[in-house]
Amino acid sequence: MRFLGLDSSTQSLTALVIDTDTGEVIDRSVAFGPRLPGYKSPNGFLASEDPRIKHSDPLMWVEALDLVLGDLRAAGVDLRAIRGVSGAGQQHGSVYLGRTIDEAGAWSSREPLVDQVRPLLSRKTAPIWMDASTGAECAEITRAAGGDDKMVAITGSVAIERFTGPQIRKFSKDDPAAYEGTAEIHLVSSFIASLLTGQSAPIDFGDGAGMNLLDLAAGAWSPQLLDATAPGLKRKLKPAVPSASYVGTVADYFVSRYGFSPETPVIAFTGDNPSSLVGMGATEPGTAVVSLGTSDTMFAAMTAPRTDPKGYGNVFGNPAGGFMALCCFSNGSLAREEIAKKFSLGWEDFAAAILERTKPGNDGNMLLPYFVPEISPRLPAPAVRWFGAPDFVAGKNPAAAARAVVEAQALSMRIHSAFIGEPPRRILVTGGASKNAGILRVLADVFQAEIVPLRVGNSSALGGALRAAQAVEGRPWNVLYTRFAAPDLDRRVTPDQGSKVTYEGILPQLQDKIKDLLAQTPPRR
Ligand code: XUL
Repeated sequence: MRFLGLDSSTQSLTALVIDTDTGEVIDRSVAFGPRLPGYKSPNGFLASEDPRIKHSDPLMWVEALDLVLGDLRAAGVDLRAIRGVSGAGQQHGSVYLGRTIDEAGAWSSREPLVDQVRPLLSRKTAPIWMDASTGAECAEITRAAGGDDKMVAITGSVAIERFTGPQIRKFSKDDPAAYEGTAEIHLVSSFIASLLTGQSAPIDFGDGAGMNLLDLAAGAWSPQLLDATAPGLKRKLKPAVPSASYVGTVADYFVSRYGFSPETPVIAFTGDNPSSLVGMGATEPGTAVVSLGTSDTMFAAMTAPRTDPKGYGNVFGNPAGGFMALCCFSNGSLAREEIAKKFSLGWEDFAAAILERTKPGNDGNMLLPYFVPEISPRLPAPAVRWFGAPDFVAGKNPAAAARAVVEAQALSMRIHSAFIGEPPRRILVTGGASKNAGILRVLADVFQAEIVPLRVGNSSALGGALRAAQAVEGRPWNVLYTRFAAPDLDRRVTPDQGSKVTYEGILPQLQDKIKDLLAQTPPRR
């Protein structure tokens, strides 16, 4: 049987079809920047004078949905054969509607969807996960809840700028009338599911845990946090549901435009990271995953929620049951791309610089690569610092710069993910940058772990297709994983034991430099 997974991420929307009988996979992606230039969002978000503010136009995602389904059809995929759909969205981003999708009635197939969604928006833009402008709101919510410990105990995370609760609070303070006129608030995941079904789709536990609103133990919105966040918020959110919930069928709009069968079931959408946990076949505790995308994330399944005493790590729902720990770094691809651009390095040069022209430890050259505000460690403004040899500091050593950005990212990942538990012996990698052998080499050496890429590139979209397959067909996860989440053993990278002492030496140095940087950073509350 065939299943469709969608992934609405920061820079693109991907649709991926699997065939559980033949093992076939086909996917298409619409990159927002080049395909939808009218939205003036080359990297998926709108320009803003304040570097802490990062919003996107939700209508761009609506148009992209039409485009990507059109692309699948053009590629010869018969969407009539799809037996179930699920998917994922970038986490934390929120969409505000003046009328609920249920109230809006069925989509008309005569008008483009974007023209039907435009009048429903009560807020023109959607704050996304890169937004860091809600420091004051985090402090207010924390105070009302009774402190950081209380926040962590209820939601699995301290109040965090990018999380949806603080974002909702900021909107309710900045524009009380528009907030008051909001009938329904969606995450990106539940918004795309709602478009697809033409019904108000609920938020699932996986993505809902990234809002600072979900009581993890109860699996329901916390009344205390709803009150602490914004007036009347309970009415604007449907109850959260388990990730495997059926949320509707594909709307007639998509049936008539793209040839889906009527009654094609849609399973709740989730966050891109929980979805990747499935797409990587890592829903059982014991395997760590590193996703190298616009943001870099490191995550792993957990049976019981283990929280980060320093407040950087988060706990989300595991779509297969239980929980997952996650650490997020906003300077992922964006930082690597800045270095590649500055030194005119193609990705091949970038890999060669690491593999052939530099060595572990980078001869003492080190970089703090915070080109955009960072989540882990928490830095509200960009901060880029160069340390080491004069030519490196003067920006005249491209090879060392390539290694420096990747070493700093990997070491920082090791420092900030330590709370997850035992150091991983094996790390599965996914995301665009996981194709780069240089980056995999550094990860293997810094973590002293075997690095294993998977064959399928987009694990979040794959996770959507697998979740649909599991819910509809009931095949066990491990059968689906064997078929679709097979490791690419030819590209496996094993650690160089000799680099172990080098990195043990550098780790505290980087830690000190981060500490110094944080000491120069104003506290957020
Ligand atoms: C996770 C996070 C990011 C986004 C990226 O907490 O903020 O990984 O999900 O899409």
